[in-house]
This record gives sequence, structure tokens and C-alpha cells, in this order.
Amino acid sequence: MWKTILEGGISSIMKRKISMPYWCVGNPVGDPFGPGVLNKISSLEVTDLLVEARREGLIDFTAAHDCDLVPWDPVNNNDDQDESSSVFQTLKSIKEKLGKADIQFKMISCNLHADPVFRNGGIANPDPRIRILAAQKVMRALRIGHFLGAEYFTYWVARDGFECQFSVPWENTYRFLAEGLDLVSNYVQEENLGYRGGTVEYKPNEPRGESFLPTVGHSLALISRLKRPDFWGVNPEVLQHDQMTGLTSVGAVAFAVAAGKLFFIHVGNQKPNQFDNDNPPLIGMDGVKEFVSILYILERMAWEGYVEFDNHPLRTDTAPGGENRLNVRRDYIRLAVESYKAAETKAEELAQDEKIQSAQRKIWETDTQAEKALGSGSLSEVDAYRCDYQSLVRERLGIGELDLLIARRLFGQ
Ligand code: XLS
Ligand code: MG
Repeated sequence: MWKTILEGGISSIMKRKISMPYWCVGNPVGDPFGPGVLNKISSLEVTDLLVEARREGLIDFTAAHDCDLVPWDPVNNNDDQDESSSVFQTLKSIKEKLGKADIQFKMISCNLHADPVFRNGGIANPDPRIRILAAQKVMRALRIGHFLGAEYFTYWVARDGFECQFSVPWENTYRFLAEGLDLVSNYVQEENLGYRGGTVEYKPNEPRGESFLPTVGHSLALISRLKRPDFWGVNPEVLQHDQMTGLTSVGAVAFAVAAGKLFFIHVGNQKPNQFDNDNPPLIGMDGVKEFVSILYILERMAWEGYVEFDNHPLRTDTAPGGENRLNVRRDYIRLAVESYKAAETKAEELAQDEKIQSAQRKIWETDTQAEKALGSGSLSEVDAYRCDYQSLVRERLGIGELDLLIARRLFGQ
């Protein structure tokens, strides 16, 4: 894939569409050691902020968990279908406001992490009665998403995980996960809900000590065993979810694109090996080079997806008080989008930079004969090819030179 694109040059530079979800804008920015520092706002107020951001050309799409929009009452799980319910009325107003502002509602996710009944998991909870509750809530979320025009349903692994090894029915756990995800595609098909697909959002830990789907590899392997593998893809959260455990998001997104399974990405910033930082792109301790390189790679691999923010204001950048509740969030939306765009612009520049391309060609220097032999599948051609070992072993690749060039470009030199 790399080679084909390199040969063709990088012609189409595109600005990716941006989705700003409800939970990012509404986040009161609490942490385990202190409550939220922003006063709460309602889903209609979040909608109004999104409408403003759209008017200013900052965003294109949005997304939400069911509970970001309307509350959930487990004994009244079908309230979304009752036109006289306050849930229906709220959804209707949200739909009208988004429609008028031309904001596409892209993705719905089912919140299976906040309600205490799901404290030991959602779709993979060992208790079948709780898995039923999760399934009912998922179906309601799918209906809500459909009502708002969602294209994707996202399953974030959330509380499907463990702290204590002996508490997990391991012989059944992955079947529970598969049943939960199969129920999504079944419901979408039976009710003709028109989703383009579902995504698995893996995460190594947090809120659980360990999660059942910690990596892109786990997710794609699980997807390959579902009833509708074609329906499912992944939405890695870069840089956070891979880099929380010291893996790299760079390989994760490249692998997902190569597999045709990268439906969209969540973006933010992360210092490796820490708790889920969820800082806006480029903001914080680390991650500039990693993030720019991911956007660069997606450009080179001609990936056509969109980016969805999954981050929140720095807690230190907020201020409590009713008078600040909208302005701080307004500032956050602008800052997050501008940070992202700064990285995107740099990635595009790098993708067009001829010096970089020629340094890369030196490293990837190719030999048509050898390439052909490997690609032919013919073992005798491979066997017959004669390598010039002495020159290959002495070759200087210039990888450090390339990286110095990249560093200079990042510093604007
Ligand atoms: C949490 C996740 C979550 C999902 C949506 O870490 O990123 O917010 O994106 O359920
Ligand atoms: Mg996310």
C-alpha cells in the first residue's frame, strides 16, 4: 500500500471532517480526586454550543452516548418510543436544532459505564440478567441513534473487564462479548435501522483494572468471529488508548487501515504509560510527533474517514460558576479544533515535502525484480533471485537523517 501511494505521489490533500461529541462539550472535568470544576449543562445547551461551533465553521458532525442526551429509566426502557414522554420531546428538539444547523449526528454509543448496575460489566457481565438489561439499553440506544440519523454504533469496552482474575468466568467471557455485539447487528438488520456499521473501541484499562479488549488486535480478532464481520470495524482512540500502556497508536491505526477496518478515529493527547489523559490534541506533556505522524500516515494511506474528538478541557483551564459554564466550553471547542488543525496542516506539509519523500525512497529503495519475485508467489523465483549481500550489508539507510529533517520541519525550519 505504501509503495503504490509513493509511486503515484500524494495528490489529494484533504481536510478531514470533524465530529465534536456531546460528552466532550458537556464534561464537567472531574477526576478521581475531585468533583467537576464546571457547572453541569443540559443536552439542549450542549446542542446550542454545537450549533454555534458549526456556524463558525469549526465542526461538521456530532456523536453521543444515549445518556448524554436523555436519562435512562430501566423500568421504562421504551420511553423513547412514547411521543408524550419528556425523553421523546428532548430528542425531538435536539434533532430539530441539529437539522437546522446542518450538523450530522454520526455516532451513538450506549453508556454501560455510569449506572451502578453495570459496575461489573455490561454486555460481558457474568450475570445474564444484567446482560439482558445491557442488551435492552443497547437496543434503546440504537433506536435513539436511528432517530437522530446515526451512521455508526460504537461499543466502547468500558466496564467489561476485571481486577480479580478468579472472579471472571473466562470460559464464557468472549462468548458473552460476541453475543452482545451480534445482538447489535441483528437488531439493526431486523428493525432496518440503516446503520453503516458498528465500531469496537478498545482500551487497555480504566475504569477497570484490565479490560477484555485491550488492543486493536484483540478487537479485530473478535470481529472476525462475529456473525457479521463486515458490519464491524474499530475506532482507535489516538493517542490515548494505545499509549496508556506504552503501545503505539501509529501501528494501531496503520494496521486498522490496512485491514479496511478503520471507520473513524477518536483524537486527543496522551503521555505514555499514564491514566487516560484525554487532553486536546497536542496539548500536554508529550505526543506532538506521534500525533502528526498518525495524520501523515492516514494521508499517505489515502484513508477517507473522519476524526471525532474524545478529550476535554484541561482541568486547570476551567473555572467553576454559572457564568463560566458556557464560555469555558466555547473556548475548549475552539482550542481543541485549532490544535487538531495545526497538526493536520503540518501533516499535510510533510506529506508533500519532496526532501522527505526522497529520504524515504532511499530507505525503501526498491528492486523491481526482487519485488516481483516476492509478489509472484513463485517459490522458485524467490529461490533463483541472487542478492548482492556485500552491498546490502554495507548500505547506509539514513533513518536518523530523515528524522532530523522531520524534527526541523516540526520546528518550522
Ligand atoms: C473512554 C472512551 C469513551 C468512548 C465512548 O475512554 O473514549 O468516551 O469513546 O463510549
Ligand atoms: Mg473514545
